Amino acid sequence: VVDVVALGESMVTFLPSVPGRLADVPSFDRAIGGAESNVACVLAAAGHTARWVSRVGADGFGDHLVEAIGAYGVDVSAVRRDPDRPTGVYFRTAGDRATDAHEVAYYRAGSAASAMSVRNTDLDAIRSARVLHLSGITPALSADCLDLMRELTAHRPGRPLVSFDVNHRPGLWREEDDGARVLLDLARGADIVFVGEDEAWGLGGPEAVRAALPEPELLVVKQGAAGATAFQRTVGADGAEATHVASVPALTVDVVAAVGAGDAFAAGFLSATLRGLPVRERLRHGHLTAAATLTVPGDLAAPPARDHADRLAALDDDAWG
Ligand code: KDG
Repeated sequence: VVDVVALGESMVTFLPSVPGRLADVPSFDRAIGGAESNVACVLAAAGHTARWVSRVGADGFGDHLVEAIGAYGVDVSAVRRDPDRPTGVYFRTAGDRATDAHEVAYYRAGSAASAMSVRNTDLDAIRSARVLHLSGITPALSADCLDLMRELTAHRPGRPLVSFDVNHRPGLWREEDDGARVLLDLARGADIVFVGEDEAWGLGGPEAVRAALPEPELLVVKQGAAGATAFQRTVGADGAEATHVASVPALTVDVVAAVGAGDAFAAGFLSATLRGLPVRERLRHGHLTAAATLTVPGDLAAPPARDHADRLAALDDDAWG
């Protein structure tokens, strides 16, 4: 049994050589991107067994993704090659340090990954995991991808713990698709949900998000630089339900690039979940892993060493306040 399976589209990412408008950047450096494979890479780097399930084109960019993600120690044996569709790519600008406003140009419509479906995905490679990590990017890619997400978030006996990062990308949804409602429905089927408080539902405030989404056993509302709040539903021996709330402030770091920090947070939280740590420490591991990514230009950074992160996560509340 593999610890984590992450399913989703990855793309070759082009990072600008200089800051500025996309229209003015003269050259780009190649990197890899993809919210779900980022989570798999960080978890593999943290010592877990991780598998990435996806489709890429039968092209050089597909080769690069499979090789680069495999080099993190992620199992890529369930990634399918599509001879008829290309690997998606995207370009982005460096963004403003203070606001993180940056431009993104996706070239992924009709990509190999957008053809993922219930029929062509190795569901056995997914169901044999302890944790299945998904995101709200996949249902925006195509009707087949949305059906696949509905299948994977449906409650079935013996399914893995389903983790869902809402990752609302407004640019990927058509208005008539009502992306926010689709994401809310999918989130209802998950066991662990990560969502930014300003993302998708515009509800403002963790309690309002929880009120709209009471189903998941664990809801983690990310509040940017302010921190994150987790709502955990428990059932006592007498059958009575209770909700435990834990809030942990984020670390104050000098942000180089925010892209990928949400994935790193999810990876840190899931790593601590796999190790059976209490929710407050899971949040702290999320913040510590996110801090490592916030302080590098790319989407991916090596997570802090486990014993080091355990010592920092165990510091008392004053140190984290
Ligand atoms: O999550 C950080 C990036 O890698 C990610 O945003 C790229 O998967 C991506 C997407 O679809 O936006």
